[in-house]
Amino acid sequence: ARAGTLAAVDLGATSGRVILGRFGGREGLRLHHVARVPNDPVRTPDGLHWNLLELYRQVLAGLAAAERDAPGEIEGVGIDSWAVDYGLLAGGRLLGVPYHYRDERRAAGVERVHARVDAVALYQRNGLQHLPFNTLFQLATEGPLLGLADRMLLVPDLLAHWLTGAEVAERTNASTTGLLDARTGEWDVELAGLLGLPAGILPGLVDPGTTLGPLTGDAAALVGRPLEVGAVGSHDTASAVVAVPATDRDVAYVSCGTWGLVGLELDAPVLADEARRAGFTNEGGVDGRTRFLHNVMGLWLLSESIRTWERDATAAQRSSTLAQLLAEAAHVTTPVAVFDVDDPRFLAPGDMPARIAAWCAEHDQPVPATRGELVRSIVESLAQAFADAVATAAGLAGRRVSTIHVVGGGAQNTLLCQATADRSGLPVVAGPVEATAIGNLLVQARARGLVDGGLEDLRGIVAAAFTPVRYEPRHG
Ligand code: LFR
Repeated sequence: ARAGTLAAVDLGATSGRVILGRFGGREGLRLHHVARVPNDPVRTPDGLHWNLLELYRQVLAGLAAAERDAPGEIEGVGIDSWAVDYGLLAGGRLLGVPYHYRDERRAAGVERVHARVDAVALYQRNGLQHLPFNTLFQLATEGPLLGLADRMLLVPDLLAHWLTGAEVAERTNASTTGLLDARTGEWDVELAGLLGLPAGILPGLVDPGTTLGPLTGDAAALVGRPLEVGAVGSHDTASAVVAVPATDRDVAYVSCGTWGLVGLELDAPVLADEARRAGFTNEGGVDGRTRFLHNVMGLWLLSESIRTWERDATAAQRSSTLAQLLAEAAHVTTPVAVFDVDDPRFLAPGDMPARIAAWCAEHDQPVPATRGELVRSIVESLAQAFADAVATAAGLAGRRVSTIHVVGGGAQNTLLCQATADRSGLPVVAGPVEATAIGNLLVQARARGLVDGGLEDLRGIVAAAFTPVRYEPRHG
């Protein structure tokens, strides 16, 4: 191990960040937050889009700020983001404004795909939980653009392409497209053919740790130095799982942000049809591991409720913060509804409190009467979904689970962590909050010889550098 500084660009669906990681010293790894990257989607008449140019501008500004904070020190940059979304290119030009996976119209691709390859056969090939926005379904809605495109690049790969010129598909994120063979980790060219998708748009695959190249041209000039970009687990969840501070294998994880990704790390995919019916995915992890997990709706339910209230509020009312809402929720003593957080009605943007109230009314459950009750109901329902997913994962994989690790923003939510412990009957170990950025940094650090070893060694570094909070299950 040696000392050194790396930068992580970590883009979530609600906001992103640029973080410097300093390796070496007594703690082993210290983080330094450089910039927050706002990520506000834009709706145009043809649908909901990512503002990708603005994101790119913010990434450049964030890297420039990082270079000012640590002049000449940064040895490399890694980029991760949410999964599945992409841009199509022709002759290096972006074709259209990339869509947001929450755009309702993208789901029209599901029927078109299933008409050619049914859900059972699809799962045998790609091992993915059915989510209507998986890349292969979205591609089926592209129409004439697909005939023009010569490249498809997933969001982190597209940003890396703009920064360096490299044209690759990083493997962990590629595993979320539905076009990767779950057994081999290679593009399933035959599947693309069956679906009428031009396999030529799929770039060559690279593993996390691969060097992509230095910033070129304007990017290098704006940042101040031609920093070198390297592939990491560019699917944010893959990076988060790297930073789960567990040295034993009998643990489950919840990577809790916009989504709650709940499951186990396995050595090989579980492709039994039972796993498909239970809604479990086999995504590709760093070092060839399998991320066997279920997508739970996540803190989106909360953030979208807050967005609804803020939209409707007067300026004076707009002050109630997440912390206040959670404090109100903690004081609720009446029983609250435990609703099915995974109901697809909650996927799209819009009035979340009304949708939750409608679900409760339809299912003869108490309709939340106050904001505190609604937030409490969301928290309890998420905790129940987390507990259920852990139990199902353990059953399907034939594994024993003794601890649940919660990483990501949700690790700060004490109400949620305690409820997850209570409802699962298992201790919850919460933190680190910045697991995704840490996983991004660790994979770069290993590729550059700042640290070494397997994932268990990397996790040992996290466990030593960041102190988690432990929640014991309360009974009764
Ligand atoms: C989490 C995440 C999930 C993925 C969803 C959509 O940020 O990457 O893993 O299913 O976003 O891309």
